[in-house]
Amino acid sequence: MMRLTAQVLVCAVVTGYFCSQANAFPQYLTAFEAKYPSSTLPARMTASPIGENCGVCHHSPTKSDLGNCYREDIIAALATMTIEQALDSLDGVDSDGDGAPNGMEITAVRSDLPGEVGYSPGRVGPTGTDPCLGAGTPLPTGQLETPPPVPTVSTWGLVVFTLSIMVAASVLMQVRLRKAVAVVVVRR
Ligand SMILES: [Ca+2]
Repeated sequence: MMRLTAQVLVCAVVTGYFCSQANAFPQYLTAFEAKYPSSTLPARMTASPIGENCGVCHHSPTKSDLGNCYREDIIAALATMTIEQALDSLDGVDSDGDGAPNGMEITAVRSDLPGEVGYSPGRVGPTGTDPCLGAGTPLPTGQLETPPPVPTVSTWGLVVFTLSIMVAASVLMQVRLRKAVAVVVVRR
């Protein structure tokens, strides 16, 4: 009887732990939405095959599984700080390793999805899979979750552009100088 009571007590404690964790998740999502008010990522997760805004961090439908890369970083940060501080500290971090910092991904305007703002900071690629795969059967979003690379001007491109400007300025100055000399000659 005592053994059964102990088992029930352990289950209650464990269940209570996960329940308290689960109850805290809306608070985390609220903090996320407060930090990134322009992002439509939570709503897009609900509209995606994932089917709920918890998909910003979790692998639906099981919330107790390991989460995506972003969630794993948040959990690590929460060991020493509040959720608001954790979100701030991770803003410049590239949790999913796709080359784009979390804050940039979350607030990037989608050219492929008119009206939408934000890629997933915890998923990558054209189907939105999670490189930090946890347990369970995590659903891909079925949408691009890595921002297109930002076009950059190469060093040689910058050199050619600068030289072109210098040559154009030099030619313009020579033309003006010749006109000025011609005016002086005519006046004499
Ligand atoms: Ca991503």
